[in-house]
Amino acid sequence: MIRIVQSDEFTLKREEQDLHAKEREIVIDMIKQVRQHGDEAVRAFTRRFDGIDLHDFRVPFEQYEAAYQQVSPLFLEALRDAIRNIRKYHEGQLRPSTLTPMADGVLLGQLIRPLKRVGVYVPGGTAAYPSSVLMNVIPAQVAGVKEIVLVTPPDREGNISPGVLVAIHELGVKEVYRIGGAQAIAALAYGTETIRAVDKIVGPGNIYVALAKQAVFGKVGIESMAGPSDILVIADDSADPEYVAADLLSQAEHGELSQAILLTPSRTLAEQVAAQIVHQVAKLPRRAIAEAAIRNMGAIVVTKDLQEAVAIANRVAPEHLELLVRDAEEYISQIENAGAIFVGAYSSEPVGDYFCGTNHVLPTEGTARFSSPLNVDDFLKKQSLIRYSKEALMKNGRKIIEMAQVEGLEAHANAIRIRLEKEGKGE
Ligand code: HSO
Ligand code: ZN
Repeated sequence: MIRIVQSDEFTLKREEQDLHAKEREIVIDMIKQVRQHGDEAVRAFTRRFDGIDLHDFRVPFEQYEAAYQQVSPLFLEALRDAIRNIRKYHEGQLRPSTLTPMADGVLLGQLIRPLKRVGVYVPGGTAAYPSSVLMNVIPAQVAGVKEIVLVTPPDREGNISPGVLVAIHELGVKEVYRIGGAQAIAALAYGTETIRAVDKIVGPGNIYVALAKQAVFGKVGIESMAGPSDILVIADDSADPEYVAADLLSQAEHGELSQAILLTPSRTLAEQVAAQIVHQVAKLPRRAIAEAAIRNMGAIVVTKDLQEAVAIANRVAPEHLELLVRDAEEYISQIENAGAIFVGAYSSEPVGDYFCGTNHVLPTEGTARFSSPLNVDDFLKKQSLIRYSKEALMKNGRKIIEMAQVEGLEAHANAIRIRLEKEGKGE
């Protein structure tokens, strides 16, 4: 089912660059409707796409109570532990503002402030993941964002998935609206009668949500766009083929476009993993999805050695990279491009998806070359602070005037000149 190729035959399959022109047009029109008609338009789209007429977008209190009845005690314990781990890890990302004293009594600063109001989108349906609630909300909370607004589409009865509701409640997010799709993104970006506009929108969604986020970018901030999840495993003959196959399948089950790649210098391991995949996939509830992903996007690449595997991995720039090799630590510094690096046999990828504390919102589709996991900085902004002194201005004023004049900006020059003159330093 999975192709096994030699390294020199391996070419990476990326999703065809479909421009989604039709969907984009639909989304832009929907945003226009919401800007013009506010709640009424959101209500109409919710009726059309989610099949429910909602008078109140807010989640009724009884739904939270019912949700707690429906989840298991172990889930609740796991969620609380995960929250603690994720919070602790992200707290480590906080940095203080800086004040740098320069010559002549000048003080320059970089002030760090949280965004005021952030919208978090949580998908509905089969992608309603409580873990995504944690991964998007906690860094915002740690950054100090005061107002977090969460939107998520309801089912036909107006209900939200219990796991998601429990996660929301455990985090203390109070402003929650049962709306989804492009209409929710438009409402967050432009505001309606009942929903105040936010400063930034984060969170995964389907193609309509992704295009809507792209369309409102500029009015609000967005985090990088999430593509299909992917994993790349580098393994040698010390790796357990059952583990390797299981980890590849764990991402393959996300969607038919999810990419799962194994790079190994061991032909034997390659064949064992291929057999294990066939064996394990047969038992999965999401077998059809995982099989399609493995068949279309998956590959086992037999490399000349581990060095070649590392070189290919850096070219692929995977979202998740697992090192299942002897002395795995020694390879970490060579992995330049990967969203998250999982080291050794017990760092299976779902450990990061759910629990250990790192963020599971990671750069996909090779964007790990230039972007980072979602982190506290995504919810902070910086301000420059300038306190220039009289002494410094008298000393450097002429140079500033000269630069302004080279740019032909006489009013700029004047703003400085006027001060020099008052101190008798003009000429
Ligand atoms: N692997 C996904 C995140 C996720 N997995 C959520 C399970 N639930 C993207 O990193
Ligand atoms: Zn996952």
